[in-house]
Amino acid sequence: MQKNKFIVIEGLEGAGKTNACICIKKILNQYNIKNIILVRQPGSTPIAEEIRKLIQKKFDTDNFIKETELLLMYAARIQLIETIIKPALKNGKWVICDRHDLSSLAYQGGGLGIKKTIITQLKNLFLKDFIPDLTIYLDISPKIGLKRALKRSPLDQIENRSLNFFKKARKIYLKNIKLNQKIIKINANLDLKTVTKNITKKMSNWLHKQVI
Ligand code: T5A
Repeated sequence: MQKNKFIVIEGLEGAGKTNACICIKKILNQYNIKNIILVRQPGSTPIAEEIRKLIQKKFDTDNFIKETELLLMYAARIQLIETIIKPALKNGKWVICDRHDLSSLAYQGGGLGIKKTIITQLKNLFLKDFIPDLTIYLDISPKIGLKRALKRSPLDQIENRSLNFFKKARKIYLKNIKLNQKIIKINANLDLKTVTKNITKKMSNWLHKQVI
């Protein structure tokens, strides 16, 4: 029997997080785990979805300052954690979450240049010791990822940032996965079939180790 877990998927735009979330849900089902919810950050509650829309909007006469953007990400995150994720975990559900606080470190920290100490303070203040049981990081070259994202739909205000923004964000992701043993890295530059196969393999290995 496996205790329910909090699983996070991370990666740059177009890395294939949506596909990975579905793939992980299928694997859990194969292990007879059916009590699962899928959520995304920012979003998945009415308030957090409004924050998501606000963050992705392009304004004609105003731009987000980086601190505003960071605080909005955290506002949406806390809203989701406190109203959906924690109650779900308490009720024995597995939670698969598209993005979490590592996105803030990568995008607002790496990309926008907000100091890590500031982001860590927010994390310590609001998330405390609430951490994912597993993070799957889909590593992709920003060029490939943005190409895929552009094929899917027009780019929003974050996706429209320079290639250098995403290069800096990726650097932070890669730095952090070295520091955290609960993160599994997947090469997301490969074709969808191979990526799915690799996620399935690594996820199954991890699940075998979780038996209590
Ligand atoms: N954000 C978020 C921050 O800046 N800070 C934060 O703290 C947080 C939480 C919303 C935005 O908010 C920012 C980051 C984002 O800009 P989001 O919902 O994750 O975050 O939005 P996106 O990253 O824009 O989501 P995407 O849909 O672009 O990325 P996915 O889900 O990784 O990509 P996906 O699965 O939709 O795939 C994109 C396309 O590529 C194809 C898919 O079929 C699809 O068409 N594809 C592949 N094609 C070829 N080979 C593969 N291996 C493929 N995998 C997928």
